[in-house]
Amino acid sequence: MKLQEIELRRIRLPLVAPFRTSFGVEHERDILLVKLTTDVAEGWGECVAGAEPLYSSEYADGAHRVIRDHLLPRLAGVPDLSPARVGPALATVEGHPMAKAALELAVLDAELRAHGMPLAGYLGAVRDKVPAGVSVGIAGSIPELLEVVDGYLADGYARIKLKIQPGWDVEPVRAVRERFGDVVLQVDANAAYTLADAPRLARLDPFDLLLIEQPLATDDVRGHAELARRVRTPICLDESITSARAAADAIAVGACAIVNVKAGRVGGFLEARRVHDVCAANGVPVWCGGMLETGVGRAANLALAGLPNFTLPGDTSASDRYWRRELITEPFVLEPPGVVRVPSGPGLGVTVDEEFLEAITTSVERRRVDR
Ligand code: NPQ
Ligand code: MG
Repeated sequence: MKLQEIELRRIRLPLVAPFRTSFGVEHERDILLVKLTTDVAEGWGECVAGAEPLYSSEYADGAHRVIRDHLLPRLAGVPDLSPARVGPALATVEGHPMAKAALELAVLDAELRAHGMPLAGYLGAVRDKVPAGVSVGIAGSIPELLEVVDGYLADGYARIKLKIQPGWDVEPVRAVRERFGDVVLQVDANAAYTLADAPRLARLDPFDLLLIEQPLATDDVRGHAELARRVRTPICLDESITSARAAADAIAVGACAIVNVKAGRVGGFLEARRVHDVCAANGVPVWCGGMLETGVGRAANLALAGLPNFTLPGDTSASDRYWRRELITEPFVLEPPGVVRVPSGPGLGVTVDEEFLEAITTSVERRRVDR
């Protein structure tokens, strides 16, 4: 495959409702999309970096710049481009996993569209539907939270994840348990606690949570191992798992019993598959994380979530969890019993509505690749 052109497009999409986490509140997303033109097909990628470096150090402007100025020149130098060659070609650039993942996804999409093969099958998916969970932001009050959760349960979601932070943890969890009984429930702290909070986090134990996600700092792997000895609820890591090696290490030291897999966080879908494989080999279940993706990133996540060791419901919500009626691809919908379909068409299996894209575009940059 020969790379001919790259389009770096920034879009602005308002969220259906503000989404509050321990690191801030989002009202809209500023998203970088990548479109590659090759000699065989076009391919789309979505960069999951936020507008600000809050979830991780990457952010949309930085990803845009690093792709244009540092990654693209290296990709353009690959003689016979294929998905497997992307990671190695970009490896001399330190960090920037979300930028790299966006490029790799666009190459995967182009290659697989050209071969008429779905991404799910290419990655090794064994399911055509995956259980869908929903991530619930920090609410203004307990009654507000209960109303929001009630709505998602009425929609049919298979599991609820509550965002927590110091001052918003035991009480919201207790309230949801008391009101909704034995719903599948888990929490995500986005690194908002320290080991000194272990007694507080242990107070979540009576509520039979599936897991507590990333309670401590990204680089505090040993702290998570110690916390795991002090709480009964299984520890799941998100931010700390930056590669398959990091996953192997975290598991080896007892820092997590479950892993959240996000391709953007680990530098691409091929590395995400290696995270899946390492976890499977260690008997550690995984689930697919989410980064408030449009249909492009959502399609790719669903393909990944079809792999065999994705045994827990993911943050693979329906499109209407985040977006209003206008979408850049066909919608992903929640079906009974709380599942979303894995796309089955070639590549990502979605069609990008380029006319709608134009309407929400804030900037476009195109580079011809000549070699
Ligand atoms: C998580 N996602 O699992 C992330 C956090 C997150 C669905 O909870 C803009 C960009 C906003 C990235 C909000 C979910 C975001 C974001 C939340 C990531 O930790
Ligand atoms: Mg998380």
